[in-house]
Amino acid sequence: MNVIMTIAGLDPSAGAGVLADIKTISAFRCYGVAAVTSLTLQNTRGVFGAHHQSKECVVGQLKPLFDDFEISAVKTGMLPAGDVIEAVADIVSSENVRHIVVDPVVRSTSGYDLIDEAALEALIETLFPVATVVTPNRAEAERITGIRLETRSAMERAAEAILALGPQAVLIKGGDTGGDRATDLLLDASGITLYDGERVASTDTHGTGCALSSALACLLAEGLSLREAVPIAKRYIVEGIRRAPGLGRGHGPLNHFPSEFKAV
Ligand code: PXL
Repeated sequence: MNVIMTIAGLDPSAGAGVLADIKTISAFRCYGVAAVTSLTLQNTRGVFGAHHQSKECVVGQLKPLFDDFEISAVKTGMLPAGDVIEAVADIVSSENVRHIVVDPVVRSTSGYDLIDEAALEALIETLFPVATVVTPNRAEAERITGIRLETRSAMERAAEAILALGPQAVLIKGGDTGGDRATDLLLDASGITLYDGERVASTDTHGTGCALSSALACLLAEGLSLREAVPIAKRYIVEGIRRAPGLGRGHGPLNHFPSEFKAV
């Protein structure tokens, strides 16, 4: 069984962060292990605070896991501090992790800033160059590049700008674009692939980015190419939103185990 590591924040309401990641990794029949970078205080209605973990604490979680398990892929989510990001980049490089999915988490669905400007710079400088794929949504791609993503050509320019920062591939997710279609754009060294899909109108979208990046990490670990993995991960998210359990009074969680979904 492939072991997938998530390095991310903890959302006690389990819609996003490491708890959502572990559920997604389990849905893909891999074994998930987790290092917590921040204990956030939240429910489906909002984020009320965050207790970021120190570099020593995060490194202290990572080392025993790498000492004990063969880690097939790593997914990173909320990484709120520059020194933690640098330590994570060092460790995943020295451990020769084959697949590194970097979800550049910047802000929660409810609008809370999960990382500051200095941490974003560190993420770009140290983790992007070792990433197999970086998976920004539209708002994150805009924040990273300064390009307003209002047209398809702007989306392509932003993807090229992010690819130039060093990852092997960039997936810009179109789920937060509005309209009835969600078009994701994948750019790697061999060019652009567009994935058009239905956009499910729903407020139960808390943690969709976490689930998507975890699904990609599993599928890459299982030996699929990114081009093969993206549509499967996307279908999982759509089914998860469509079959959301309707919990909480705000942005509710997905159904991480949608019964209609078969990964392969
Ligand atoms: O969905 C972005 C995200 C990632 N990680 C954690 C979060 C959130 C959003 O709330 O809490 C821990």
